[in-house]
Amino acid sequence: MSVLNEVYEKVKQRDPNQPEFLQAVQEVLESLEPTVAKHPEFVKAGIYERIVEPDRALQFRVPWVDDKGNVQINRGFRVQFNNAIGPYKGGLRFHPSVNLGVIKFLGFEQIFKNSLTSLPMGGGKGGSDFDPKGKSDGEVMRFCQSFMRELFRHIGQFTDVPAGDIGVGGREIGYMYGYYKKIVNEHDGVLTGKALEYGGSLVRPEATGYGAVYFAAEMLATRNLDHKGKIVAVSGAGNVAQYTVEKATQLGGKVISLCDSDGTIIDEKGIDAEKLKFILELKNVRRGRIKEYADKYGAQYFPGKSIWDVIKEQGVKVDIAYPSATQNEINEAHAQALVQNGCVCVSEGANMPSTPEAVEVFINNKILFGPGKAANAGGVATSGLEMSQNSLRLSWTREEVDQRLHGIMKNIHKSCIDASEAYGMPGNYVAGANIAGFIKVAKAMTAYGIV
Ligand code: NDP
Ligand code: 2IT
Repeated sequence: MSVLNEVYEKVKQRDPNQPEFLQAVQEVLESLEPTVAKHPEFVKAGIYERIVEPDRALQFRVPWVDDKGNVQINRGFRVQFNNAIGPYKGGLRFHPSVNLGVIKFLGFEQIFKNSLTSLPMGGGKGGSDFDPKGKSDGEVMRFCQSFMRELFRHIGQFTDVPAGDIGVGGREIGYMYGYYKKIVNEHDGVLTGKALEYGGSLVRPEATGYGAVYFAAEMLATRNLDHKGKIVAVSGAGNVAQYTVEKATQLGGKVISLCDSDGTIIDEKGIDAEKLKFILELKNVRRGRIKEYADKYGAQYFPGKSIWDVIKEQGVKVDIAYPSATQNEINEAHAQALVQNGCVCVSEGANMPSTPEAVEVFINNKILFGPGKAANAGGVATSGLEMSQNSLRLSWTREEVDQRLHGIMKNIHKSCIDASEAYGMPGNYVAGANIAGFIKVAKAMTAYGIV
């Protein structure tokens, strides 16, 4: 049995009830097989065994009082996975599906993603099973304050720097940072995704979506293709989806879909800048449902269906796909439908949105497939740029941040290509991203000895 199989079997034995974490570990370890022969020093130092075990996993009670005066209890998590190359860095997710296994999968992915950005950031992730949907601003604020009342003692600008993820946007970051600042009495920028007035960076809200499109543009260019005139499918309707629509449209694509957990809209005329403005107001201010878009613009609405279901069932033609909602949204049958309907490129805005079977379909069919840890790294990269600006006590212009983001996405693309070639799997972005992200962290861990 190969060393890596043994490592995987041990993780499976230890954490049989963490399917998402096991899925993420299996995918990475499979890609790392060619590194074993080239780097016997990693085997000797137990790097593979060590990298799948978080440095620290915290779980805590989050009590808060709802608008009716009832006491509510949620669970909070922060998994500090690996700080070999920089302070722990990664988002906070508030969603009812959150549990330790989900946070571990996200924290594990974050190690390699952050390494790919070339910025000095380790991997971590946190969150809660709190559901912000349907809660008043007051309830969200009281929850965020209670969450931070415990989290504050575990984070710091040189220790661990959280940010947003599903269910955590500008409003939640404001409540958490405001409370952190009050109890610690330091304005040290410990969260990223802050508003501009108190230390945020221009382009951070746009960064994940823009980055996913920049990454796709690099992949397309390897086949002399671009976004012009292409039909683009985007899933989700949140932060990542919104700015993917904006950038893909700016580059000449026609975006025809969005979805939320209630259903999917298909707008064959395309979601232009004016319609996107409506979505931003609908989702970020009024916090309404995507169905309203269909009512307003006469688009088709498919209740209870994901965009991938609709593409499969209705035979919708798609050239480029940006899954930007959540993990495992694209299964094998969805992937086959995408291939049959003409899709040439998939750039993952979400974390692990494609199941392993779906990824296999994409790779076997030579689809340009950008895995999340490469394609969506623009968000955390721009968080890194927010940290740089906070340290400098300076703010860069929109053009400067966007230019740096664009450069970082181009570099990540090149790192993936170079690693996939060096390790004998040319054009395989999954292997390239995993190997390139891993090598830097593994070298740092080796340098430290056994710690
Ligand atoms: P948001 O909360 O802003 O939006 C999430 C969107 O996806 C919503 O439209 C939501 O619908 C939908 N969605 C979420 N969970 C589910 C589910 N279980 N079933 C169906 N629909 C769902 O989150 P983000 O846009 O920030 O995050 C989207 C993805 O991108 C996540 O995988 C995240 O980890 C990843 N990501 C985010 C980054 C960031 O900077 N924000 C950076 C890198 C990756 P509804 O409102 O109905 O729940
Ligand atoms: O998954 C991710 O990379 C994020 N949610 C962003 C993390 C960050 O620290 O900006």
